[in-house]
Amino acid sequence: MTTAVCPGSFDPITLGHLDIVRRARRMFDVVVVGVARNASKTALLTPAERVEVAREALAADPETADVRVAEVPGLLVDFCREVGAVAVVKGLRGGADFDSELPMALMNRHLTGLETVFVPGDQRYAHVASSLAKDIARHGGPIDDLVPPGAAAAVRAALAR
Ligand code: COD
Repeated sequence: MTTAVCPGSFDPITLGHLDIVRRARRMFDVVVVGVARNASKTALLTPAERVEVAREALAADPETADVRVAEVPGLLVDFCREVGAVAVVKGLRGGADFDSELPMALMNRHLTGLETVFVPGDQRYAHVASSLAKDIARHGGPIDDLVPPGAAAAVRAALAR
């Protein structure tokens, strides 16, 4: 049984993220979605909200219903060791994603030998990003075709508090 981790901020999880988790689940026996902290981003949703929203969205799809979601409390490499993951799976929308992901992949390999598998995402979601969805919602725009229903509701609730 080979295990992979799909890590991210997931603030909130989007249709683009869900596409990558689905592709990861087709390649690995066990997939764990790791809700982690990106030190260069300020999150809108709490970690518990991000976990809950991701859990609900993944459970609604038979292809990802058995994917576990957990918070990554510290370093990603430590989390991967704890869950027995042989690799992390990261999605790529284009060259800019690769440029930002490669240093992280090399650092994770430097730290523990953890490998990264890059998966091109579905072109239909190449414009989808959590940050853009939040910005649209902040200005009252529609995000229901960018994120799962629970994520749209969570973002609207968080913006209202
Ligand atoms: N289509 C395809 N892929 C997508 C899409 C889309 N529409 N949207 C996002 N993705 C991919 C991203 O390219 C990324 O690979 C992944 O999905 C997650 O995206 P985000 O934006 O939710 O998450 P990031 O990039 O903020 O995640 C960074 C981490 C939180 C994973 C990183 O900071 C981390 O590992 N933190 C834990 C602490 C740690 O170990 N730090 C040292 C790292 S070397």
